[in-house]
Amino acid sequence: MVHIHVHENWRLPDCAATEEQDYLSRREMLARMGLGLGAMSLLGLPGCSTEENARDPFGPRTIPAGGKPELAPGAPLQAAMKPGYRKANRRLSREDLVLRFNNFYEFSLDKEEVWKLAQRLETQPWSVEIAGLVDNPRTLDLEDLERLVPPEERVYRFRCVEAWAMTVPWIGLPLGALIDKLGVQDKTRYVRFHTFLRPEQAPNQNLESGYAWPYYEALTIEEARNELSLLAIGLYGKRLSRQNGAPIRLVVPWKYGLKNIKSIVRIEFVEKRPPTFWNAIAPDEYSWHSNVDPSVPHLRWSQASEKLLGSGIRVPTKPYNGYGEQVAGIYRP
Ligand SMILES: Nc1nc2c(c(=O)[nH]1)N[C@H]1C(S)=C(S)[C@@H](COP(=O)(O)O)O[C@H]1N2
Ligand SMILES: [Mo]
Repeated sequence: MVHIHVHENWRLPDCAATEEQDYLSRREMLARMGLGLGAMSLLGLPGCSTEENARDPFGPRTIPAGGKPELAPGAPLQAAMKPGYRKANRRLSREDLVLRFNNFYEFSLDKEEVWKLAQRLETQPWSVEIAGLVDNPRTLDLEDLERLVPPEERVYRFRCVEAWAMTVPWIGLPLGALIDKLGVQDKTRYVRFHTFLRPEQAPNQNLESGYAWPYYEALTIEEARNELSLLAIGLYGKRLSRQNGAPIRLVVPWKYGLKNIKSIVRIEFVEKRPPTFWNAIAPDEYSWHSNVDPSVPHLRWSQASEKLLGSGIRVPTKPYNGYGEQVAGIYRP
């Protein structure tokens, strides 16, 4: 993974600086007015009218036969805000940047191209295979998963291994609660995740790209059961965009971004430690755990600080991305 600087275009333009979106206060204002989050886009600020910004980052709104408009990327999605996760001691990142600056190598290595190419991903129907050491291995669709575990909204800091960071309001299913509902067997020590394999939709998933697709990741069962671990289905009060990992992706905010696997099709409970995508490619650069750690530099850059998406402001990086209180216990001998 090359260290790519945030392109000049992504710096906060003047028009955006004066029209800074305050997602949380608008969320509350709309709630007081009795309006849902879906109304938020109606109050959306005109923004900067470059041609690029005018294009819809959620792509064409055509619903496939048998598909449901409420499950489409960008459809309004509401969930109760989890107490204690309302703020992340950082200003929220601009939604338009979060939707247009992405790592999703299946589509492109160019972060500013991903959102355009990802619109080819078909997210309906979508199902997740639950396999391995569970009492009842089965295939669940998105609505089954949401019936098992009610979604919550949480604001998290997010830190890419390439030293850029964002702060976003996810909507997701707490992974620990899902594990409890699935009847996971006691001998389970790891949870394995897989992304789709669809070279016809994801142009970089061809043989020539040289990557061992599909993308795969894993957590220990203790990590997966941690309060912070979330299977995200939404962002900024809407269904996840394809470029952000629609319809369901992992969010583990104390780990580098690469652990946060997108567009999951299979979750497997296993006894032996599974390999992970980037650790298998370059073990010296990407550790299996990939916990955020400012004291351990990457081979090619320092991890002591991070650049905030949009502003370009550099801030110090904290151990476990500032979530040590919640997770450090997992790693004590
Ligand atoms: N399937 C898949 N998941 C992935 C990646 C990827 O290339 N493929 N990139 C990872 C990396 S390196 C980061 S930083 C985050 C980026 O998430 P975002 O685009 O929603 O900000 O997704 C992670 N999940
Ligand atoms: Mo990343």
